[in-house]
Formats: sequence, structure tokens, C-alpha cells
Amino acid sequence: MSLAAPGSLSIDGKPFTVGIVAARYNPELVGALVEQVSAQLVAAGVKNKSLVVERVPGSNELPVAVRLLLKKRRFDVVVALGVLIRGDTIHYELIAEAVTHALQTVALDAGVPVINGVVVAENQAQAEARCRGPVNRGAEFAQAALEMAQLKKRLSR
Ligand code: DLZ
Repeated sequence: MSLAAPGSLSIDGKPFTVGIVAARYNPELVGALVEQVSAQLVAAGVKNKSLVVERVPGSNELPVAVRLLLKKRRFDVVVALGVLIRGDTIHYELIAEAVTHALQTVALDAGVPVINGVVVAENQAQAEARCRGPVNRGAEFAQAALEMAQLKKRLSR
């Protein structure tokens, strides 16, 4: 996929309630994403009490957890985080596709933006570069979350 991420907009995160659902598979890499996303959101003004973090075993469990979270409480946006790395079989491809579709379905059904923060990588090095290296997908996911939360607030009035 492209590395041409959109430029960041300056958005005040103070009014937003944000959910983060993160897989525990590849814990150090996903942990780095959780830290980056949380840090960026808090730096933009999201209050700690308005930031809810839930964990699931693997990326495959992200969509149902997002759905449960959205049924429990009102959120302006939810960020789903995971890291899928190619193994010896096509299992990771199947999960990547299924999770991508399911996250969109949950978002459309709920009318709440869900940011697809699942990094899909060919190998460990690619995943490292995206989670705690130069590519920094975490910052992108946080920025997308702020932008979509703002859009939702504006268009829901
Ligand atoms: C089973 C599995 C494998 C092989 N690889 C990953 C991975 O790279 N990243 C990830 O988030 N999860 C992986 N999983 C676990 C599945 O997402 C899921 O937790 C199990 O299939 C149980 O539903």
C-alpha cells in the first residue's frame, strides 16, 4: 500500500470519546501502536477518561469487540489495532480480508467510524518499520480517528 499518507490537520480532540481495541498477538508491535495512537490522541486534547482501551486475543476478534464496545457506550470513533504477519500458510490473508470487511460492516451498521489499524506485513521487518520505525502508522491511525470523529460530530448535528 501507499506511503503517501494525508497531511495532518490540527484538530482539537477535547470533545471526543475514543475506543481503542487492540489484539494481543505480536504484543510488542501492537503495544507500540497502542502507545503511539494513545499519545497522539492525548496530545490533541482527548482526555484520559475519554479514552477506553480493550484487548482481544488476535486480530480476528477485533470486529466483534468493536461491536460490543459500541453497544455498551457512545463513542465518536473506535480504532482497531492489530499486526498480521505472513506465516507459512495463507491464514493471515484470510484474517486480513475478513477483518477488513467486518470492521467496515460494524462501522456502517453503527454509524460510527472505525479506523482499520491492522498492519498487514510480509515479514517481521516490514511490521517493525510500520509499528515502531520510520513509517509510523500509529500516528496516521490517530490522525484518521480525529478527522473522522470531527466529521461525525459535524454531520450528526
Ligand atoms: C492464529 C493467528 C496467527 C497465525 N497469526 C496472527 C497474527 O499474525 N496476528 C494476529 O493478530 N492474530 C494472529 N492469529 C490469531 C487470530 O487472529 C485469532 O486470534 C485466532 O484465529 C482465534 O480466532
